[in-house]
Amino acid sequence: MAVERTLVLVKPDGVQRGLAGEVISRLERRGLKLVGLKLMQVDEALARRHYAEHVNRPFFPGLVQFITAGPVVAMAWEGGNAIELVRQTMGATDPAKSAPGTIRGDLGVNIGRNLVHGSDKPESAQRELNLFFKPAELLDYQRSTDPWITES
Ligand code: IDP
Ligand code: MG
Repeated sequence: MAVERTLVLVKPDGVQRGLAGEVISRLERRGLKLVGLKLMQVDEALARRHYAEHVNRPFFPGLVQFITAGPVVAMAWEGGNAIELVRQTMGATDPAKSAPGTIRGDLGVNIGRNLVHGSDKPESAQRELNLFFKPAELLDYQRSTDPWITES
């Protein structure tokens, strides 16, 4: 099982609703390891780069407006199969279709206010982590003293 790193954002609706801790807690309990964390305001340039794949979609302007509307919590999570684990823990994009027990399925309101972002594949994770974090902002735990289950 490959050890991966992935970008997770608690979007402005999640921060505003006081659910950042809930998101962090669920990912911690899943067994993933937090290796980067910051509270930040996304500007339009970063929003457009982050969501570049959606530039031609009708919802793109609203998406950029929303993600820049308030602070986000940006995080890097590490673990075996972390990208897929995070996606499963988040649930489907549309909260109306996400399973109960997932973040979006339990807490989400609608597709434009779905609380969280998680990278969808290794290339996206690499690209997105580079957009949000400098290398020095991501921890490199001592493997020899690392007790985490995701190391095995
Ligand atoms: P994901 O966040 O589950 O990876 P994407 O398809 O990458 O979903 O879309 C990025 C974000 O754009 C979604 O999280 C959602 O907030 C928003 N979005 C996606 N599809 C729609 C739509 O049809 N209407 C409005 N917003 C959408
Ligand atoms: Mg996506």
